[in-house]
Amino acid sequence: WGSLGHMTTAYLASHLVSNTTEAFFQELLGSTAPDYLATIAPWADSIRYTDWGRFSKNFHFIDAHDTPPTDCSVDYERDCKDGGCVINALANYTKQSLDSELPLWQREQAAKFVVHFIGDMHQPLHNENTALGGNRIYVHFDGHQFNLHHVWDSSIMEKFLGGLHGAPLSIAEKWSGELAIAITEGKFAAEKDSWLKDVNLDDPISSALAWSRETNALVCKYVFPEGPEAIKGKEVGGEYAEKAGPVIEKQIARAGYRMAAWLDRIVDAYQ
Ligand code: DCM
Ligand code: DCM
Ligand code: DCM
Ligand code: ZN
Ligand code: ZN
Repeated sequence: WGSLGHMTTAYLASHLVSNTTEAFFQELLGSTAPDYLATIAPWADSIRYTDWGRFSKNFHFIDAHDTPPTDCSVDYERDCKDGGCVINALANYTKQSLDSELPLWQREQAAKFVVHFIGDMHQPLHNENTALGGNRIYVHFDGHQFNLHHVWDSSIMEKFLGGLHGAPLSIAEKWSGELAIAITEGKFAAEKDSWLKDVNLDDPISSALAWSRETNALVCKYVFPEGPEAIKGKEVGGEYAEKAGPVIEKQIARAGYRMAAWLDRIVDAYQ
């Protein structure tokens, strides 16, 4: 996701975590502000193109070598690169974040990666190898040319929200508030429990793999419903974006809800 997506998932999680979890991460991240999670959520993207941060560039995604739209699948052995992928990166940094033997700076950095990667893992094209997660497919969005990855990271979301009016952080705050209500008493209330069925801190790989498979299935249904060739050069700001908007909304909601549960469990396990 772009910054807006990451900040919204993190803001949503901050509405939903326990008081103990809030205090724990406010202390670790050195901020008692309401946006203590949202402000650090995009950080991992800001370092991936730097010399020291280069090691983390493959941690944002997993390249599922499937064949959409007829087959969507994620296989950990097949798809997680030697240099790592979002599945084992999340597992790794989760372990670090709750290891009290590690120095504070390392646990803080691990927490920032955890918040970011739970978000990215819910973007369909972060769970797909085709055209480098859509980066090499060019489309038009309301007349402007973008690659399809960017369209799913940012463009559809921005249009779904009626355009960007204001600073991203305040848009994220407002949207996350609406999603929190949708989850607690609105359109997502009935299904929210099912979102946590794969949350198991004792087996982070399996948890992350389940989320990845769920998200990857959306590639066949909504990203490439007629295959990757068919979408090249097309205008996707219309009907395509109207179908994708609610899908992205739900993915942001799932990511924030799962992030809250994951952070609660990290605090429980911390010793
Ligand atoms: N990005 C960044 N620094 C760069 C290039 C890109 O921070 N030099 C960010 C802006 C995009 C994001 O990376 O919103 C895309 O990353 P991802 O698709 O992993 O969310
Ligand atoms: N795993 C899985 N499906 C696969 C391969 C692995 O669910 N096709 C999971 C099961 C273990 C973990 O990955 O929890 C083992 O991962 P590693 O290969 O990193 O030891
Ligand atoms: N990306 C992806 N899958 C790939 C390669 C890249 O999901 N196989 C994502 C990571 C970045 C965005 O696409 O958010 C742009 O990547 P890069 O700047 O590495 O081209
Ligand atoms: Zn992306
Ligand atoms: Zn990212």
